[in-house]
Amino acid sequence: MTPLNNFLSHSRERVNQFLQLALEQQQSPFVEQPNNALRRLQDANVYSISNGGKRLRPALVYAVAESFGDLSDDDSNLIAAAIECIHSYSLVHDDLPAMDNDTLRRGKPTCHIAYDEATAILVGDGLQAFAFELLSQLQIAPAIALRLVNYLAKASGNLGMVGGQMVDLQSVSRQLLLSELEYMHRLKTGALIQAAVIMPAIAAQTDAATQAALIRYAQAIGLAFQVQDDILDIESDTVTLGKTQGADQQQNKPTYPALLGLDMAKQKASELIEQAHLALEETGQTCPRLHELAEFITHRQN
Ligand code: GRG
Repeated sequence: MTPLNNFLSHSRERVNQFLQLALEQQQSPFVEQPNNALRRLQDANVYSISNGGKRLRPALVYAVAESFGDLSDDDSNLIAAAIECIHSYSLVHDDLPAMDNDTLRRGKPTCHIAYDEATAILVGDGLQAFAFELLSQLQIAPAIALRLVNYLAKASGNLGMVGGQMVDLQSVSRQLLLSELEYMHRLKTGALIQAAVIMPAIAAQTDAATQAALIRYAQAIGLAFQVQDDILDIESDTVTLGKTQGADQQQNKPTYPALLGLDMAKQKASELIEQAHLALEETGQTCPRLHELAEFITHRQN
């Protein structure tokens, strides 16, 4: 097995190339030739999606496909790219003045700073639609493809990521219980990470017991990802993070370190990763890459 760093950079390149081509080749029955306005929108899309992201969610898709087999490269790419489009749209909207009002993302000016606010809203809207256009190109059995569309819609929608963002917005400056903080993160970041693990498992037609174990894995790494994000917001710096360090504290956001203290937050992250390893063992497969990715989540620097 290649080292994790190679796997991560290969996954990044793979999904980047796929996304770039897919965006360039995007066609529609409504437009023969994009005019200047549409070209500006395309530019803003490429700007927002094309560089700097770790591509953790695509890496999870590829790792599940590698461990559980039976999925073509094209279908894995479509699932990985669709999830990354939803993730990138969420970051563009999250940075807007009406939400986190941030100026730096992935080491670059946020979309509404580089373009303008209205364009950033449209980039998010367009990337969301594009995610489902990508899934519509899956070559697997149509009934399974529909299950994937349904899963991604739920993971990203009102009772998933969007709902989590709503809970987040309503929680600023409020003292949350640990259970309330977890509720928010299971939706806001956890749901899409879970989609990145479960969608390829559904596509590969794994059995119900395997999927249940993978859900436990995904829920554990999803929460650990968020705990680590909160820790990095305190311990890292703006250049390494590629986004404004200390933003959570500045905005008085409820975080794990704020609730538990920094040491207990670190312990919480380790416990969650331990749970993730145990869940993987219940799949009956060795899945070494998924074990490595669980460790990566709490050792990442940005
Ligand atoms: C606006 C509908 C809507 C949703 C926004 C996910 C989200 C919901 C907002 C992101 C806010 C945030 C910074 C959350 C912390 C965890 C997180 C998702 C970090 C960014 O994900 P990474 O680290 O980013 O995978 P890269 O840039 O590597 O892709």
